Amino acid sequence: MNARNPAKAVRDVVEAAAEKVTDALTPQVPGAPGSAPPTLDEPTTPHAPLPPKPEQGAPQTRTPTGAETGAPATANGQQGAFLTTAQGARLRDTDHSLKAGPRGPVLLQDHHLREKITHFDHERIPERVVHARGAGAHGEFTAYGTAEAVTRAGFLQKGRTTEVFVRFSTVLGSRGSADTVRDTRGFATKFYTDEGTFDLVGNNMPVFFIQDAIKFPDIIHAGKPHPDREIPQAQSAHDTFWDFVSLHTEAQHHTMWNMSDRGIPRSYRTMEGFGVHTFRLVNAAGETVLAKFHWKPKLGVHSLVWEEAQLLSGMDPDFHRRDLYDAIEAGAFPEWELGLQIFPDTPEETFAGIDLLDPTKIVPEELAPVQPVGKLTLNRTPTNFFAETEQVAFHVGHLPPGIDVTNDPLLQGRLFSYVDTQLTRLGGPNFAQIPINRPHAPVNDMLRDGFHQHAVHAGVAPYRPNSLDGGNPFPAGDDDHPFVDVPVQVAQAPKVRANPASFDDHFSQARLFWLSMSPVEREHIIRAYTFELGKCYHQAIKERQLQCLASIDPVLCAQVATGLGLPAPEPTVPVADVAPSPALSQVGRQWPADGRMVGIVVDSEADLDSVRAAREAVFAADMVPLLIAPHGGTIGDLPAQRSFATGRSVELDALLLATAPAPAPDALPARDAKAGAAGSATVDPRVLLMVEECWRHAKAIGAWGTGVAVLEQAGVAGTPGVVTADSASEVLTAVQQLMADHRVWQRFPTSIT
Ligand code: HDE
Repeated sequence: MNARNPAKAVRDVVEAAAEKVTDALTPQVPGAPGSAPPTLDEPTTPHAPLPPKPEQGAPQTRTPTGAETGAPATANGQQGAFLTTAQGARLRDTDHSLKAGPRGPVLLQDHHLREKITHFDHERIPERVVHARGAGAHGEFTAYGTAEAVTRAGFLQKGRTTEVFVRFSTVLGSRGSADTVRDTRGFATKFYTDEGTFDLVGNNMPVFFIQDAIKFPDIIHAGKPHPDREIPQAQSAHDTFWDFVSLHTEAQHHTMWNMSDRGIPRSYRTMEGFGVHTFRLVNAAGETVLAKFHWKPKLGVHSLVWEEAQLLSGMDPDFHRRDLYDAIEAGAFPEWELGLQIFPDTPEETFAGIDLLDPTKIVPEELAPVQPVGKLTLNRTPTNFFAETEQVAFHVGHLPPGIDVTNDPLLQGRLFSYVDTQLTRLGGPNFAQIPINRPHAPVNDMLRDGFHQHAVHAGVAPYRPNSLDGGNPFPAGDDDHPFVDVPVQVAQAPKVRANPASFDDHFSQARLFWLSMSPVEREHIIRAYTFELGKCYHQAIKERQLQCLASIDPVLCAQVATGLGLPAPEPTVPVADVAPSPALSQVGRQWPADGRMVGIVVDSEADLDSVRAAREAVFAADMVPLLIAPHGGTIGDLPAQRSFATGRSVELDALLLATAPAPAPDALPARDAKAGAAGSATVDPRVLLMVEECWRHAKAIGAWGTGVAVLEQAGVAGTPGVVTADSASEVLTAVQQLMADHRVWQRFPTSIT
């Protein structure tokens, strides 16, 4: 090893390893693990740890009390070339326990054995009670300055850039559950502002199931698997969920969002985010407004179709996680604009007759436009999933000066819950000192001791007032950027367990959402209710939910009732007269297709020059080409990234056919029963399946050359969204235009109005 220059030693190893790898086989899509290609033989020359991959980020190396250290991010990781104990003593052997002779017994004195096993025994921590399954990424937020008039928050001042960490999640599933289940998604953002950390702990839906935090254990117990058999995992298609939401009807609006395409996002990158609650903003003059937070994705809001989501749960349960990390690694950085809906801070706390403290209600964007105030870019993946994504701890009470809470009873309960849950999950009260949670502002909190205390507090007087530590720490004066608890008037009222009367309207906004959907989106909603209720065992529960649907919309109710084979009931409350909000629909606009996956079917019979050109053109359009071939390795000089055995339509946004590949040897029904019988087809059955699925899932399909024959054999030639042309480039241009609409919905004319 180059002892005097460890960096050079690392580079030597990386370069030496690279030389041993044949270029053609090096994966050409993001996701390959390790920052250097592995060597065939086990490396034996000691050298320092390899650097992280270029796209990997890590928490800043702040001290537990927020001071900058200037140390590189790797200072928190493993050090040195040699294997050591946790105390740093170098070890010669970690493959054999210390024994009395080769045949044992093992000796109790073997500290290395006991340390290694003991630490391993305690590697797991409790998963989150909700939002257990998630994926996080680092990034930055840059403010436009457009919020300066309404809030004094420093990070929203024009041009300010603030580091962030975002964690996306599902709600119901366990940590190992699939990404693409039908569920709400968490969208939690930690802004490391220099005035203290701001956590915007939101969801991809703007409303919540319940109006009062005291009902949270109820809705979650109902949504989690049945407690007797622990079935089903990560979904709401079961009796206890529908039992609760049909009885506790304030859940109906959120349930409608879950049954819509919003419940099955295409990608985290194509989700909106919402702070849900109304917050109170205060500016430098002490003036206040009420506000709701929105995240608007640059790529638009897109969803999977249900069959695709179900197939993905098996084919690639990590679909969303992989998509997020691959996009960042490929340089297609996900972006959102942060926006505010702003309302006057009146004593009634209502806007256009909508109670702003009711978290089951939205304010349509047509009534209060979302005003952009800054841009979020996610540009680094975690270096260590556990240290960052698992240990990050959000809290709705982490607020900077200029942002305050309202009396929304859901928000008030959350203010208690988030610290409480971390005490168990992260093992004590000092979780703010874990690297990913360390503030980027000086901390002088007088909190002391406790499990896992990392700070070495000086002084003798962690109390106020004191004179022994010279009076430190001091309360901030008005000019020192203190947090301001806005002195809002509290109503003179009796102490009661009750809601305001305005909270009693449970159906009008569910109807508003339904009326705002396009026909194809309505059809999806009908199918989702029919699927989920169809999975319930008990008829009484289905009937009760149909009763709720009757009070939302008679067409919706009748269609779901038909699917369930039950009569459609009459509404119990008059169907509300509400105006739709077109902004809620996901279809009818065009969006950039950056980062989308374009599959190209190729074999050695294909015109490889045209394939090469198509591949380059896909890259040039900021999308990702995925070559799918009869076998792994290469086709000519092109890398086969998927074989017919490992590829499946569901990871693609569009499919191009450059050839009509004959059934490959492993397609024989006897050897690949799942592929279906090849029968008399002259095209590999898995390619036909790919075409068939892409068509059913409304994806653009294109073919040139001999590839056109596949369309004929699959019976889709000449149908909407299926294009052929003489050259690959003409096909790609047409496919790209189709992709801007997200999907080829005209394949499925619907009679739902
Ligand atoms: Fe949460 N929620 N929540 N929640 N929540 C948690 O905190 C809770 C609610 C949300 O990626 C827990 O650290 C209560 C609404 C996200 O780490 C817990 C109530 C919204 C995440 C908790 C709510 C959310 C959580 C579990 C009813 C959208 C994941 C682990 C009053 C605005 C954050 C943890 C992450 C996590 C409690 C309702 C969003 C148990 C009591 C409404 C995105 O503290």
